[in-house]
Amino acid sequence: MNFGKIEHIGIAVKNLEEAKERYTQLLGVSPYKQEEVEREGVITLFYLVGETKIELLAATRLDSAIAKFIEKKGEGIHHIAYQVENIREMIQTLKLQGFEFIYDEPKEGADNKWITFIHPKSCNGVLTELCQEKTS
Ligand code: CMX
Repeated sequence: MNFGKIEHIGIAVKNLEEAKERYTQLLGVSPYKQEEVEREGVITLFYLVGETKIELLAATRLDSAIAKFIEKKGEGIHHIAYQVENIREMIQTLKLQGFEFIYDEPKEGADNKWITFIHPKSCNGVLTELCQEKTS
């Protein structure tokens, strides 16, 4: 069981409106969705680029992962998300191989997905998301 495509790349930004203008110019398309994920303390904007999405992420709270990331590292690529068909099976498989998950039980993420994350220290400094499309 392998990963499917790279589903999206998450980019941490300070100011969502300014980043929206910039990325709309850069990509030549408007975002297809804006969504707040209250639990994560983020507001997101999604662009479709070919088969992959670009997710702009801005913090809505000081304790949000995005606020902490920007404070420490500045704006930039925050995570890479891979599409999987069966997220629970993939978590079990990768845990047996020693990958450290941030949460073992998938949570509801933005854009109609079940998500979880592998800690960056398990993936050479890259925060890695697994996501499965919700069917209902
Ligand atoms: N990419 C690479 N490295 C990162 C990182 C990121 N996105 N975020 C933190 N790190 C680094 C930290 O700088 C730290 O580095 P050093 O050890 O060199 O200092 C290291 O990872 C470990 O940090 P930590 O103290 O264990 O944890 P943090 O409090 O920095 O939190 C993390 C890091 C990944 C555990 C936390 O951000 C997390 O749980 N993320 C998952 C949820 C999330 O990111 N939600 C927002 C997106 C939601 C969405 O896409 O909808």
